[in-house]
Parts: sequence; C-alpha cells; structure tokens
Amino acid sequence: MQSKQFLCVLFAIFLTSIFDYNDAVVFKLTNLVCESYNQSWVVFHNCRLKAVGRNKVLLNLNGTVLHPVNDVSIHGRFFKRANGNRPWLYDVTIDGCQFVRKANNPIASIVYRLFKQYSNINHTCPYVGPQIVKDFYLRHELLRVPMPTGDYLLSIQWLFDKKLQFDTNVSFAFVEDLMKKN
Ligand SMILES: *[C@@H]1O[C@H](CO)[C@@H](O)[C@H](O)[C@H]1NC(C)=O
Ligand SMILES: *[C@@H]1O[C@H](CO)[C@@H](O)[C@H](O)[C@H]1NC(C)=O
Ligand SMILES: *[C@@H]1O[C@H](CO)[C@@H](O)[C@H](O)[C@H]1NC(C)=O
Ligand SMILES: CC(=O)N[C@H]1CO[C@H](CO)[C@@H](O)[C@@H]1O
Repeated sequence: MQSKQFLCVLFAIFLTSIFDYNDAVVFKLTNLVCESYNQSWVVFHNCRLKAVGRNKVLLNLNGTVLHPVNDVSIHGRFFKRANGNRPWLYDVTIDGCQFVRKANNPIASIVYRLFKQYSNINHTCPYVGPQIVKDFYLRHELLRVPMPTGDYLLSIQWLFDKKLQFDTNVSFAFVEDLMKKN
C-alpha cells in the first residue's frame, strides 16, 4: 500500500511537470496579410492582429463576399521559415464547399479546429455577406500534434469558380521552451 501511494505521488509530480511543460509552449500569431484580387467579389474591412499579452495575440478579420459563391477552392501552403520561405510539410488544394460538409482532410481539420469557434464560416455553401473571425488566438491544447520550434507561414489562396479572389497569409511562432517556468 505504502509503495502504491508513493507511486501515486510520483505520478502526480510527473503530471504537474507536464502541466508546466505546456505552460512553457509559446504558440502565437506574428503576422497577418489579407489581400483581395477582385474587389467586386470580396472586400476586406479589417484584417488585424492585436497583442493582448506577451504571448497572446488576437486575430480579427472582417470581410464581405458581395455575390453568393458556390464553388470555393482553398489552396493552402505551409512554410517553415528558414533562409527565406521554403515549402515544408504541406501544399494542398481542397474543395471548401465539400470540406464544411465533411471534414475530409486531416491537416485542414487541424487548422479548422483551431479557429472555427471564432468564426461564422462553419456552414455549407453558398457564402455571401459578412465573413468574420473575431478575437481568434492560437491555443496549444487544440493543436494535438507535435511541431518543431520555428516560425511558420500558412499561406491560403481562395479561389471562387476556380479563379483566385484573395489571399490570407498567417504567420505564427511555435516555441517549446523546456527550461522556462512561468
Ligand atoms: C502570401 O504568401 C505567399 C507565399 O509566400 C506569397 O506568394 C503571396 O504573395 C502572399 N500574399 C500576400 C497578399 O502577401
Ligand atoms: C470578379 O468578380 C466578379 C463578381 O463580382 C466575377 O463575375 C468575375 O468573374 C470575377 N473576376 C475574376 C477574374 O475572378
Ligand atoms: C465589418 O465591417 C463592416 C463594414 O465596415 C461593418 O459594417 C460591420 O459592422 C463589421 N462587422 C464586425 C463584426 O466588425
Ligand atoms: C468541417 C466541420 O467541422 N464542420 C462542422 C460544422 O459544425 C457542424 C455543427 O456544429 C458540425 O456537425 C460539422 O462537423
């Protein structure tokens, strides 16, 4: 019995150290660019990051789709910064209308899981009117996949009817610091 209790205590200490470890992960947005290439279909009113703490940065995006769209292609490219940008891990094009019906792409699902609660885009096609992302920030606990320390860029080109309409480029930092104890 005694040794079992001792093991429980050890296990609790182990869990606590994992908790500290999670605290020591920095996962934050560092840059955001939105650009419409066809102002008669998509306009951006707001596309901004705001730091609200040393390691917490909020993303706000407000755009309008001026005519209903039923054909959305999403071309996502994931870069890890090293001597300029170079492709790393991922380059994919998915059918956006199909994806919101059935999340059929694992990497897109990770990205979607991170931000869907902050946005009004989780509905099926067509899309029209205000497209909002409000006070979104990166939460490490929702990531659930390992990622090496580094600076990353997720560049997304949005195509309507197979034609490029706009870009959203989001940069973020992921830093694992095992020595830091907040
Ligand atoms: C987004 O990132 C890609 C890849 O670096 C780049 O080619 C594109 O010009 C960027 N778009 C904007 C609007 O900056
Ligand atoms: C720009 O948007 C209009 C809809 O307002 C559309 O008819 C046209 O095809 C689009 N042009 C391009 C190059 O995507
Ligand atoms: C988005 O921008 C439009 C146009 O400026 C504005 O009317 C609307 O209130 C904004 N929506 C949000 C949620 O900020
Ligand atoms: C792609 C995705 O996650 N879609 C979800 C949108 O929200 C509905 C209702 O909450 C879910 O059933 C979908 O899975």
